[in-house]
Amino acid sequence: MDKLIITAALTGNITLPTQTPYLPITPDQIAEDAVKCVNAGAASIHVHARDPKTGQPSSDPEVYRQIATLIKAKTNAIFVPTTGGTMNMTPQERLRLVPALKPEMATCNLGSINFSIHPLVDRYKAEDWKNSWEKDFAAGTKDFIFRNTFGDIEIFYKTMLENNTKPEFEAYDIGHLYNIAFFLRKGIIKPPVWIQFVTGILGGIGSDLENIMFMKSTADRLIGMQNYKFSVIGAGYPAEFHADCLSMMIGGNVRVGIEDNLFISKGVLAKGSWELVEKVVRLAKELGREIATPDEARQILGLKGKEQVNF
Ligand code: KMH
Ligand code: ZN
Repeated sequence: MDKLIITAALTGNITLPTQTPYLPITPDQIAEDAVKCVNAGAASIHVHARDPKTGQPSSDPEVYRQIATLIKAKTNAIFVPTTGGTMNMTPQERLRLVPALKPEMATCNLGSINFSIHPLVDRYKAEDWKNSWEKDFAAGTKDFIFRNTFGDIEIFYKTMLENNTKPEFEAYDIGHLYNIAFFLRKGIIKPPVWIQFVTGILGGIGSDLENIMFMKSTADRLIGMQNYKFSVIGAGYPAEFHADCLSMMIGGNVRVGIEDNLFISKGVLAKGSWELVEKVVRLAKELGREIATPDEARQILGLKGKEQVNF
């Protein structure tokens, strides 16, 4: 098995400040958490920008640039911005950071799905919400369709190719593996590909271990083991750690972080994504997987290197 690539997903687009006081929002906070995650064993840092003043998701390439520059100055990590964005962002707005920053890698979502956090609306009392926008944002996701049409995927992929940015393909359901298999068959997307199995989102496939095995066996069959590598998310607690253990046992990689899971143990909030990285490193040691450094991860993934980016 290859060495284990650990991705830390620090902020995300659906974790709300009301849910945890440990959500990094400003570029400085995000970079500070990135440093701790890399010191703990993360090779790659997945980033969503927020408006530093309001805490709302932002697609402003200049905010991404600030974050990317800080992370590059302080760590050797692979900077992996989202192109998933959030509600109210057009696909063009989501994608514009790629030509602006030319990162080594960026996410490329493989299909349209419902993507919802609306059940949070009933979890908090009116006085509990930290910011006025949060409740409406959560409620609005009830009717949100996370748009990634075949046309969108093709444009996102081609834009990444033009900028020598390797896509991290996000598969939220089995059908998404058929979507990427279609593009590979047509020769539009070229192997080898790097796929994130995003289980546990309300609107996508659940994190049941059978599902993760099903995603792997489907990808093996449709794409071919030699043509792809994968990582697993397992959103939520304890799903994240169960999914990670399975992934580590079957040769996959892992992603942890407050974007996907708030808890270090039952009912105990993680004080930052680095605590989640530390835990997955402990599990990896028990399971006999060695951890990849950022440069080893670059080699495994075939990235252009951090000197070739535009930040
Ligand atoms: N937000 C995650 C559920 C992306 O950012 O483009 C999936 C993700 C994809 O991280
Ligand atoms: Zn993300």
